[in-house]
Amino acid sequence: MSKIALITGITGQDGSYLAEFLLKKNYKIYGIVRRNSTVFNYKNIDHIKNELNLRYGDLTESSSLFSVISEIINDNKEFSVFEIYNLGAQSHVKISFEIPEYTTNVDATGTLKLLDCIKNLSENIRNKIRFYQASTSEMYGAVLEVPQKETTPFNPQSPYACAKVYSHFLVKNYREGYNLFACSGILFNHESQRRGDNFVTKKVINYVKSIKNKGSLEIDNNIKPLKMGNINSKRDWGHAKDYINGMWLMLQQDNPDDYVLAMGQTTTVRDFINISFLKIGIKLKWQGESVDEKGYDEKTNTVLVEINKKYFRPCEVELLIGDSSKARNKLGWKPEYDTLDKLIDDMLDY
Ligand code: NAP
Ligand code: G4F
Repeated sequence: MSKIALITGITGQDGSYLAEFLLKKNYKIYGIVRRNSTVFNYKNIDHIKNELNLRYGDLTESSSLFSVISEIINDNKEFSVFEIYNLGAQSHVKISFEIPEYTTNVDATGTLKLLDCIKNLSENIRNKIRFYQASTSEMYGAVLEVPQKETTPFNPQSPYACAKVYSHFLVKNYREGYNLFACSGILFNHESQRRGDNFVTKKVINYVKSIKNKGSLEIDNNIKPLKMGNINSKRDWGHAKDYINGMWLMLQQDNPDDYVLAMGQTTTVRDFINISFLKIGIKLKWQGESVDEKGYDEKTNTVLVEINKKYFRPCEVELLIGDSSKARNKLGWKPEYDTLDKLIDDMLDY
């Protein structure tokens, strides 16, 4: 009897690690991919794509979701379990202010489309389906409790977070109303070498690596500084590989439930930048206020970091720090990358 998984968002950071993880556990894996007009967007899964069953689809298109799920059920008559991981999303918070309607169509209504498709299957099939929803610490927004746990009320601060709150409650509603095995993982920020280039950690790491490749700063006066937004916000950063394991564990339990995954340590963006530069032997000194603040190489006085208002958000999430005791106690979840230092080392070594 085979184990099957369908991953939306398989080309992304989490989806690609999850696919690797499930292949090692002998799952037959299906993934939904989107058409791209110029290139195959398979960078993260290129090394395993021959072992995957990729289908074109989109979370904004119910018929594509229905076709893929029907095909999987028809082609795998004897499956023992069918796990559906809904990781697909317009996942960039800042961009969600620019394309709020699209973000809602994918991150909120997309989840509804998928859950409804499962709800309408026959009972004997539905009973073998387990559903994972990628909820997020962004739902806590302007936080109402520190640290944040499963019972902390949500106070979302972006179209992205509002859409994710909708999906989070919809999962609970379908679990209670239709008895679906559906879980939400409330994941705090997790990063890796596969993080998209326009998220803060990867942007900083890419810049630091480019400076390292230049060699000595003294002989280069043409360095363009790294342009940053709000460097005072705090995030609870972990490694994506550890968080994948947590998602899977949630679906292996006797009963569906929601869990926070977090490291329980919070760091400012500023300190993430400081630590990353120190890794290549550069100590930054900060001078100036607000948008005029700059980060200088202490030795050569070269400006390496500047603030640019264009990266500010209409509403900011200032502080995130999670309490993942429930996942640690009930799931036995224990991250291997247990310090920010290990995460940064891994990202720098790409
Ligand atoms: P990511 O790297 O941005 O990947 C997003 C994935 O969703 C990509 O495969 C993307 O496909 C796909 N996608 C985008 N729009 C879609 C659509 N309309 N239909 C189908 N697929 C679509 O995100 P991630 O960091 O792996 O995060 C995975 C999930 O966890 C997301 O739902 C995110 O919101 C959530 N989350 C992430 C974090 C974090 O810190 N990473 C924390 C909490 C929750 P393309 O490659 O074609 O763009
Ligand atoms: O890396 P970020 O863009 O991640 P953010 O907004 O925390 O969202 C990520 O984590 C969420 C989980 O909490 C996920 F749900 C979501 O999908 C995504 O993966 O920004 C982190 C912080 C923010 O406070 C931002 O304002 O860094 C600040 N920041 C400062 N300068 C910047 C920049 N963020 C980006 N992306 N680019 C900057 O230049």
